[in-house]
Amino acid sequence: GVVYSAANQVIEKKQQHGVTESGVDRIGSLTQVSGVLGCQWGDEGKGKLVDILANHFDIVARCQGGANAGHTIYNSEGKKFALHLVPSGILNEDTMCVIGNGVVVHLPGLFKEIDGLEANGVSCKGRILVSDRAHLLFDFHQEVDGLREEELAKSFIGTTKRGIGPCYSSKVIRNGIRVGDLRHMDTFHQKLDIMLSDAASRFQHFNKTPNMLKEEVERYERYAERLEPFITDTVHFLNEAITEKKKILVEGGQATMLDIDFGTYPFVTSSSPSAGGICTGLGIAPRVVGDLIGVVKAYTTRVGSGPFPTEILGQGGDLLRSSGQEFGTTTGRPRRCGWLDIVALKYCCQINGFSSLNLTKLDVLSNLPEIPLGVSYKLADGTPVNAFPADLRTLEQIKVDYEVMPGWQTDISSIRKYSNLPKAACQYIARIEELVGVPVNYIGIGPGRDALIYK
Ligand code: 2SA
Ligand code: GDP
Ligand code: MG
Repeated sequence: GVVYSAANQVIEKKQQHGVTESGVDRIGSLTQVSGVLGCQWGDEGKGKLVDILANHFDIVARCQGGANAGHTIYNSEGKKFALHLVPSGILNEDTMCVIGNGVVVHLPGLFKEIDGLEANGVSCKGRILVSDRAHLLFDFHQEVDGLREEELAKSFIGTTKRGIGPCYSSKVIRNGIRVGDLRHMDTFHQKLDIMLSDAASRFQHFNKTPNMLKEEVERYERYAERLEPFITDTVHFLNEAITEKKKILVEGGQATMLDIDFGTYPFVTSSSPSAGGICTGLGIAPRVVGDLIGVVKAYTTRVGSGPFPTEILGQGGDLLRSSGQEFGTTTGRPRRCGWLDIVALKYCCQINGFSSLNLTKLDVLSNLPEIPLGVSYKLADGTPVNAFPADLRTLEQIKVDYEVMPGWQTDISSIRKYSNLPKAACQYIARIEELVGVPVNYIGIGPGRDALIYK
């Protein structure tokens, strides 16, 4: 059986973890089921917050996406870990990690990640549960992802090529294979054949060789054996945990502006990274979900194609990219950079109903004499735009009105108390709170665990 000990954890341990006293109070008051979700186009620093909060939760669960996610976290010794499928609670030895039904799971990738963690002294044994309802993402899904991008030519999406879209397509068209199917290897061959034939008929260049099916089935027979101890009815597990008053933290991947419904379609991912994805991706009821923390970078970044109203082209963008180290955690791609977009953030807050925000990477803005804040949109002819537009053509011609805030031009990375932040930094935060109507309770001023100010 699974042993829970988070409920017995002592305060000293929490402080050892790098959390200040006010932090312990703040985190301790989070609801039984809480969530951390991205507010922009991903890479806001969700992993870091989840890693910090995880010490106060029994379970950390991923509900959507897959190995397209790249969550960078540091342990107390400052050692860096880049996680893709494994939830960011894994560095806290008392936390159970759940990969929920809404996640698409590439098994070779998952095992590689687990091996890497184990090799670095992180024990994963008995701590990762994979939903029997989660869909399996095969190598061919990744290949098809690449072929689709080639086919789209100039209008390519800029996916991570991790097979996410093709795998969710298989799921929705109903010929997907689920983790639980690994328990019935007798019919696995037939199911995989259907999926591969489908890809071969659809994609001219998809090379389905005669040996492919046989080799893949053999490989999955081995994976099935290795995965067996991880396979769990996570819907039952999580609901039981809720009854037993265990604390569950949901870790979002990607972000609302990449949501299949609410993002800048079609330049989005294929899952629901916003609040709704928590219920569909874990099988827990909306009424049990309490606090949701929106993670928002003090500026904006985006990887891949698609509209980005506050993007800074040229040197200004390069400067932010280099000071913020804005390169993809999964693919290494340079991230496009821009100013904070309040219109998009308000839209995101409406959809998710955040109880608080974590403003991250505020330290990155420290050198700037002035910081523009994108506060409203208008059309080319000057007509104001009140809501974040669905229409791509409208978005592409949008003009942004900026409010220019004074910079603080001093290093803030070693400040640990809100009251010690420069006045201009507090003004920047206060203006964001005022414009979006959600309190900024957490402020990131560096990548490390201790680099978080609790307001
Ligand atoms: P996909 O692969 O089908 O989900 O791509 C569709 C769009 O979603 C974006 N996307 C992401 N955006 C930011 N970060 C992500 N994770 C990695 C990271 C990305 C990386 O942490 O840095 O390493 O490049 C992520 N995953 C998906 C993607 O860029 C497409 O716009
Ligand atoms: P995620 O996908 O939202 O988890 O974010 P990523 O890990 O892809 O990207 C965020 C990057 O910013 C990582 O390299 C983090 O270590 C780093 N980071 C997070 N918070 C802060 C912060 O407050 N300041 C700085 N300088 N870096 C941060
Ligand atoms: Mg990321």
